[in-house]
Amino acid sequence: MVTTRRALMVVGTALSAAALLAACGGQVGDTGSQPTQGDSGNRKLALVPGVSNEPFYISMQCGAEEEAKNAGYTLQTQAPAKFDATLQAPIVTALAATKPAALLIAPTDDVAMTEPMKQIKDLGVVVIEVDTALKDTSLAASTITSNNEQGGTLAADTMSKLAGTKSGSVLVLDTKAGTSTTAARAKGFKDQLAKYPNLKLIGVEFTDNEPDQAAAKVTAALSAHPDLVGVFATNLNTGEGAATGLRNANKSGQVNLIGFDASPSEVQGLTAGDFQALIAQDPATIGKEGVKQAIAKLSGQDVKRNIEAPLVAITKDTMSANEKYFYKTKC
Ligand code: T6T
Repeated sequence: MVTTRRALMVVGTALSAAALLAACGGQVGDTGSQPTQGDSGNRKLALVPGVSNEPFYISMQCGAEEEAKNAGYTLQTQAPAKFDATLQAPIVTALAATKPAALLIAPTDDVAMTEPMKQIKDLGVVVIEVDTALKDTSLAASTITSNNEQGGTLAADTMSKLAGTKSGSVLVLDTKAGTSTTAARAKGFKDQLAKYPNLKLIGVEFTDNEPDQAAAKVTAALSAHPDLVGVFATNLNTGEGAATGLRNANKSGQVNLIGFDASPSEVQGLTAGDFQALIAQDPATIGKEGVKQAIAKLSGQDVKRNIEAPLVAITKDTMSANEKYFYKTKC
């Protein structure tokens, strides 16, 4: 089994490195964003992540700050206490008064954040989407994100390899409706799982991005579907909650748990056997690339409309080779 898993992850990693890096749009690191003097001389950038104190966005902020500093810009970060558009929208509105040259933002809702983002753009602020995106593709000058659908596909292939010939039910945990990234992950997983007739999808459940809700959904699924063989958790909080649900039911390791992201707690869970695989993103690169594109736009240079950041599948066996993907809690 260990050998099978190792072989699987070699395939998974190769897939992620080759397919995901080479997919449509631009690739990270291939844009020259040497800072030339922008027209206005304004060197202030703002970053509004999806939620505060969360390792994915902290790592993104670290990458963005480093890039901004090297280019002679300042970066101010302000995040909502929860992944919630009603908390994020006022931050964007208030930012207008500080007159940043560009705003890097992870919109928490693909429709509800349209108006505040439009308003700040109309004031002349360059808008760059980092991680999540609006449905309306006309507002942002550039969007930098992982290939989330392909990450879901990779998770389904991984789930099939882990289950082998075993049949059973599989649950998907999503966060909130309107989150572009996790919706794409759930779709990619669902479409690909249909290719494995021994694995039956019992549903995609929303958790409001709350670990407690994720844990409760897992508990309910275990009781309604005693043949549960797998759970795919589409982000950090759902993964951490699902791990708790399985641990509380003494099902860790018996039900395969694949999480998205690589927070310290998820990485520890992989070591402990609570998770069987993680699909890690590269948030620092997303942040860096966001700053590069903002500066390119401000400097009148070419901007790439869509940029994909790398994704990698990690198992216990491949952890040490992939440490650079583990998320940070401080820069
Ligand atoms: O998975 C990331 C991010 O990509 C997603 O859009 C929202 O959740 C996270 O921030 C992890 O919590």
